[in-house]
Amino acid sequence: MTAEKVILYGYKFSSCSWRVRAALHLKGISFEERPVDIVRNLGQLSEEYRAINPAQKVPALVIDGETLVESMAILQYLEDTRPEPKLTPSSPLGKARMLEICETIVSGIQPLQNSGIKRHFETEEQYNKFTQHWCDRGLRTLEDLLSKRSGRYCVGDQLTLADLCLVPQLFNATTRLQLTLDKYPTLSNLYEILLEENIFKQTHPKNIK
Ligand SMILES: N[C@@H](CCC(=O)N[C@@H](CS)C(=O)NCC(=O)O)C(=O)O
Repeated sequence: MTAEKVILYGYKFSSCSWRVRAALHLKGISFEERPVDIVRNLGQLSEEYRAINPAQKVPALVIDGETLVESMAILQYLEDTRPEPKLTPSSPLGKARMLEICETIVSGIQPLQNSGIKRHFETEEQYNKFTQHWCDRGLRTLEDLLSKRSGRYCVGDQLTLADLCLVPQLFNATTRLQLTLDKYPTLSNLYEILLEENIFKQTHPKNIK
């Protein structure tokens, strides 16, 4: 019996897709990435893609005969079904610390700088001002949280889902949103270290077709 192919519907510059792409690589799951161009041709808004992800956003993952949407639900599914390597701390406190970072990014930053909201602003300038403000405020929160308790990674010395959320968000902040991390020494340092990890080199947008 041939195993069903795992398919990631994603976009190389999408931070939410990068989270999932990194988890798939870390867990050694081979997959095919099907690009959905969410910026130029707005492929996510087609009816065909809506049948895959009703939210008309990336990512979506086809795995084990199911189609999963929402990056955090996908990451949790991968953690539960392919637990090695474990990307969640074992202790309740460690897990809560990880979720603080994930939530700050996933709920507090990403939706407020999503490319999908751009068409609801009258000018590009208004959109840029709005996204930069909320992203920078989120970065300040992350700096305050992480300066107190990060180690080599966001939660001590274990690579966790928090790092999978952090790197793509910092990439977006410093490229598309043109923010600088100068005010945020902890974030700057973590980002530099994490970008040197193989997992983030392999899955970096510049290395994705
Ligand atoms: N909460 C969702 C957010 C998904 C999301 O906003 N994806 C962005 C790319 S990172 C997207 O598809 N944007 C295009 C749009 O909103 O039209 C998740 O974590 O999967």
